Amino acid sequence: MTGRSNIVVSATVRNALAAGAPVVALESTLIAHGLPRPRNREVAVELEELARERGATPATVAVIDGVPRVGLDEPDLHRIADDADVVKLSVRDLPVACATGWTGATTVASTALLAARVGIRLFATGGLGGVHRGAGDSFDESADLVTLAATPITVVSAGVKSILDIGATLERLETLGITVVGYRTSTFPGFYLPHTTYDLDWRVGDAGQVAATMTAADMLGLTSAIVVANPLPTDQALDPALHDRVLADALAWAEDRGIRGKAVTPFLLETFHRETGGASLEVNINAVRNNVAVAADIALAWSATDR
Ligand code: PSU
Ligand code: MN
Repeated sequence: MTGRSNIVVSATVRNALAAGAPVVALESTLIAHGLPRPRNREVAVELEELARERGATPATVAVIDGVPRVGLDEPDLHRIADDADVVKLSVRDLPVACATGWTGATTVASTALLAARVGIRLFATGGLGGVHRGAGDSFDESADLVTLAATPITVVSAGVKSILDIGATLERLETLGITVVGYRTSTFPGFYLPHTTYDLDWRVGDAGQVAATMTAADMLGLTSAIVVANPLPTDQALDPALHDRVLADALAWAEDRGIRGKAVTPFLLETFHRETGGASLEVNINAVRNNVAVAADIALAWSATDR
């Protein structure tokens, strides 16, 4: 350990953090590998704008030419969205990307890690990575889970997508000691659908209750994440019949083509967007928007907390 940090924080984010003002981290894999071009670029810009309108400073995270950055300027944000050679970087990829000068998008795991390192406490994403279907054989479980177990950050998501094994993911969240609360819901949301059949132990009614939970976690000395599960409003959900049909096809094609490793999640998401004729894309974007709004509200409540 040298005690030095190679993470570069933008001036805007640095000033906000120094002032104790609300800051929300945003991931870039969802932009580069979760949404199709060119819509992804509009979304990247829009999400930042939404956080600002809501009173929080956005901090999109990525690695640019080997430099881990928290808070991107507009050319870098566009580059992440536009360039086909932007790689997907989870935590284990970060040191190599930094050492070799690569440009890459950060997943939930690597975004959470970099944001927490510089003192950011709120993070908005779409869906978390989790345990894939058939993981009993493939061992395919996202590094998002183990990283969140050791990273003190509050992540707002719309649950996990049904491309994953939702029950197994919830079991792993429990084992790993990751606090999970439903935001005005008592069931775990299913990303494209507001509800799953899985009940949650804890429900919170507003942003202030999440901030109070964060304070309590800190006072207990916990260093694990808090997952805030924020369901999509019912009128924004994907048609369940379309959802079920496309899911079955996407999973079968991934299997047939032998898709493995970090290519699995982008393959399933791309297939979903294509096969629903773009309907899942709009639902996906709405889910992320909702999560940014709730994360900003929590960041405001957290910033007002006496701590
Ligand atoms: N789930 C989604 N949309 C996404 C992702 C997951 O619904 O865009 C992205 C996130 O960046 C997440 C990553 O951290 O995929 C997980 O990838 P993997 O399963 O390879 O760990
Ligand atoms: Mn995986």
